[in-house]
Amino acid sequence: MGCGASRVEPQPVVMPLTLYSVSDGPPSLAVRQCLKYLEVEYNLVNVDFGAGEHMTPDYAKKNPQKEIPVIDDEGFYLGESNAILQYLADKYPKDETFYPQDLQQRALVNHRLCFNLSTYYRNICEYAVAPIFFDYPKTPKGLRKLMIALENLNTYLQLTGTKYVATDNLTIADIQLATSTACLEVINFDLSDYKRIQQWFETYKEENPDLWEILEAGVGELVEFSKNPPDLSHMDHPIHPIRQKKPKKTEETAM
Ligand SMILES: N[C@@H](CCC(=O)N[C@@H](CS)C(=O)NCC(=O)O)C(=O)O
Repeated sequence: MGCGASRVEPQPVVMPLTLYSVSDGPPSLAVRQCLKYLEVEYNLVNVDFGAGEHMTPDYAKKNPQKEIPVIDDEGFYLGESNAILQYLADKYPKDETFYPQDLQQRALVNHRLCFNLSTYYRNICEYAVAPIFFDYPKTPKGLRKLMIALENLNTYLQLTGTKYVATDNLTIADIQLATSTACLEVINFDLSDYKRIQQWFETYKEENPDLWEILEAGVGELVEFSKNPPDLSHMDHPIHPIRQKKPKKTEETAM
């Protein structure tokens, strides 16, 4: 080809990643913070939890567990927020610290992710979050479980003596554990008995304002819902006990 013209090779069309998320869902908020940290562009699709959109056959094709979040990376669907964070941090490595390659550091990060899933978020969710939406009682045992989980994290922070939960740098594990910790705001939980957690959580907010902005907004929605619980009485849920609408007081019953 002459005259300085150059052949333009056709570029493969790269579809951006799609995240199916719910704006006040802690696992979704964790994925959004991870994408923000990694500076990855993506399509955000808000799933309507109240309308049960995540329980439709169409959604089940994306995530057979019928849970939010799920990502679609050019037809590769992945649920479970821990797995999503691990995948994204490996696919878009921004630095060597966010999901370290060092065997033992990575093992600690993975341990903290497992601890969050099995114990920390689970107990916080059962006591603070699930009762906002469904008819779950807040029991003394639930509170004990929550406090044991907090003691565990406090001890882990003490044992490593690190600024963040696994190393001296922010890792994907901090994103999950900070997201769970933020949910305690729903019950106005005083963290002053857990000094290490308090200190680490403050560091998280201060050093990662972009991430905190996402988390604060999502948890703010939860706080609002806790004051004014949504009416999900229309929902036919396979597991959660649905809170029935309080019958309106008629003149007769009001007397
Ligand atoms: N272990 C999953 C949990 C996801 C999850 O439970 N998400 C909630 C929304 S915050 C959900 O979709 N629940 C389904 C339901 O309650 O019907 C993860 O980390 O991604």
